[in-house]
Amino acid sequence: MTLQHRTLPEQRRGKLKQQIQQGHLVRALESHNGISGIIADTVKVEGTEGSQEVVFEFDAIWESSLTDSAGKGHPDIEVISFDSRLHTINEILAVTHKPMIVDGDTGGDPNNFEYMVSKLERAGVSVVIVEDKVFPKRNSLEAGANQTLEDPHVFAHKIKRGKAVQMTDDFMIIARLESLIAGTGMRDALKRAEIYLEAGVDGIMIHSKSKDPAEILEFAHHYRELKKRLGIERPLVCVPTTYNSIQEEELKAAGFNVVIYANHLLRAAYKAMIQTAKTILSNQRCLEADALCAPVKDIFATVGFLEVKEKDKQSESNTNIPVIIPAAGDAPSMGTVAADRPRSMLDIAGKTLLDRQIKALNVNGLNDITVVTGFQKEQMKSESVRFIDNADYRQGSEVHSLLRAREYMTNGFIMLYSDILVEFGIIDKLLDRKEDIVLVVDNSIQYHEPVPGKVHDFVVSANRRQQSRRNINFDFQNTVSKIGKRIAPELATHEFVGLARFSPTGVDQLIQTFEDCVENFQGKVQEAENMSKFRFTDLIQEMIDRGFNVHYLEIHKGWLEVHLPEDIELANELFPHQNPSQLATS
Ligand code: SPV
Ligand code: MG
Repeated sequence: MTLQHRTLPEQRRGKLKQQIQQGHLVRALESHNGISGIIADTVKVEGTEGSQEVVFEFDAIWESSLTDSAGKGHPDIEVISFDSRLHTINEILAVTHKPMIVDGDTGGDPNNFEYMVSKLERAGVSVVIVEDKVFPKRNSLEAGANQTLEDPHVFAHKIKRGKAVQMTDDFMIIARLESLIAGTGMRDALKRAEIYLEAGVDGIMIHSKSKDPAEILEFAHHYRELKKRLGIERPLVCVPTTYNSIQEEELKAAGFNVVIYANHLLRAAYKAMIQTAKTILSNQRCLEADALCAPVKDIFATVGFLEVKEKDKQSESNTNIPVIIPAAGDAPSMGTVAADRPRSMLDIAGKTLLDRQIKALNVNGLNDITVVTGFQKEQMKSESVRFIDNADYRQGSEVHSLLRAREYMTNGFIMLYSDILVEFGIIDKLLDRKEDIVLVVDNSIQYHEPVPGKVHDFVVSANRRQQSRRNINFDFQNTVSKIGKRIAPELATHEFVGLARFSPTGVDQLIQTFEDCVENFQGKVQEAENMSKFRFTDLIQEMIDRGFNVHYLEIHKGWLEVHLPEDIELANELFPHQNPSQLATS
């Protein structure tokens, strides 16, 4: 469904009356479902009117009983229930904005008709046309079908009942004369028109199945006189299915206000469907049928699928961002605790460190996770993550591991150090940030001394605020001016927690800077002795020096790193313990 042509019932309902009052011939096209409704609503052609260039389009939608029934594989004999018709009507209304004229058949008895009027008006339909035949009617176009006319006074009473329940002035009830169809002649048609007009009907439709328009033109002539005699102005409607050579201009000149092309989209679709089905059968394949079919993409565009695709892409850029965890290195700071296994496989309160990280990511809708392995890689285990190997992990740092996963970075990514545990909400906040590079940094070091023996990734904010009790920060002001381990702690404003987000542009900047460093630098680079010792923080500092904006998301606590054996003890205290039987299902 396309959301492009939405409208509210009250905005749509009065449009048809306005169009009639503006004095041009209102052109309506049949629809029998959502897609044919979209076609009637949107198709345009360019042309000329005199010397004027104009765009031709339909003004209104005709919801036909013939095509709604046929679309459901049924004859047009009022066997399709009103609820089912209303379903189709609502389906069309949901994807269109032009006014709708509904073919109400006989309208049923007066009680049925009241409900019909009430429901159609509420839905935003502009007009219901009811025919003066006895329920259940037969379609008017088939020669020899039974056509039993209703007593005109009984029908007039039904119209009055309908008019009495209508709630707005916008809605119209039009009486359809079937005298020319049933063979009761022109005089009968005119007599009935007068009775119905006096009963308060909003307009008249004169129906004919003649190939020649003469009889409807004659009726129009008498109708003019009738209106004059009664001193009223009420629109006249025709359905030129059989007298199809008449031009709209002639109908307008004869006094018609609305022309309904009543069944053409269904008939066109039917013919194309039969031809296509036969073509497939004859060729025993579908290649030849393609020429008879619209490209799938056209259908997608018409029903709004391409818009959905675009919107999905936008929200995907927020939800399914790839995550890369560089986890290749060994962990000498852990001593014997992690001598024989990767740090990611350390047990934290009954779950591995990696599984705890995955849970925090999954909770935030992040499921595309790549873990770069190296040390004891065969021990790395977890479901639903992708493991890739950095066999040369001893010759580089986490930044080299990170770049092993560059094929997963193209649409932007989140980097998470393998020894970090964070509160779920911090990742959520990071997902809201729109800048190209955002590092998550903790301001606790402004209040606590650095821990002896720990190496901190210190950060100096470019926005050096007074450390006052009250403060307001704007994201755009929060940029990093310095990052590194050797920054004097008293100069640092924050500590990098090992979590960062890069947009696709941020990825380009990251890779471009890294490759340039690899190509051009020998010896010391930033804090690194050489390129093999070059770390993530060195790369970020190099990017800052090159003029790229590195933003930060400030947090206060809410994370911990598993760096020293005592960190495991702390983590075990902080996380609720998961016993081994729970482990299997969590
Ligand atoms: C319809 O389209 O269902 C009509 C017009 O009622 S006709 O089929 O010509 O009777
Ligand atoms: Mg009909």
